[in-house]
Amino acid sequence: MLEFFKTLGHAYAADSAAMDGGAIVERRLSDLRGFFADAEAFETALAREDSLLYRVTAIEPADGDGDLHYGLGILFPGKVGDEYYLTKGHLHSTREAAEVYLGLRGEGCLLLEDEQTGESRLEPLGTGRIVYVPGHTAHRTMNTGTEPLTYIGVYPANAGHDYGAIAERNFRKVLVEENGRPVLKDREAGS
Ligand code: PAN
Ligand code: ZN
Repeated sequence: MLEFFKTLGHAYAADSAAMDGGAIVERRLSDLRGFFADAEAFETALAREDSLLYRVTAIEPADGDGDLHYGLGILFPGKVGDEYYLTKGHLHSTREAAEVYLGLRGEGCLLLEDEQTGESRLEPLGTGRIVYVPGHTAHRTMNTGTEPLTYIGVYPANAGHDYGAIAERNFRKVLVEENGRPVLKDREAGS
């Protein structure tokens, strides 16, 4: 049961994704070893600097049936080799749990992959975009612009985050820059 004296409203800044409350998770380049296709480019970038790739501030007001959680994300611009900075990506532990992403600022995409069919979809995410992520769908955010990409993701309180499958076999597709534009390609074997 949600206690009424709890804070129900939060102020946030759309450009910096700063929010007055919530649990903060930060992911640096070193947290994403094995997630980028070009392992050599990854090690070169890491040797230069263990850059902050993204930060998520999560608000979890209550955990009952029908409750919602949400996270405010900021994904910084950059690339490892030709591949745009990305989030780890996950399935929800409760596979049928869907999610709504609201793009606040910046330019980027959500890569969606149906767990059952393996089919991929790339949906633009950024200023003025909303994306519905159905259940049973792995999802990963990528920043294709030059400014931070900020967004909010709203999901059922019982969704849970399952990183295992993606950490093991990764997404089937990679989003790389070619001639200054994002191009979705098949992941090559071994990358
Ligand atoms: C988002 C993600 C956020 C960070 O709030 O958690 O984009 O990505 P990873 O969790 O894959 O590192 C969400 O989808 N929550 O369910
Ligand atoms: Zn999610």
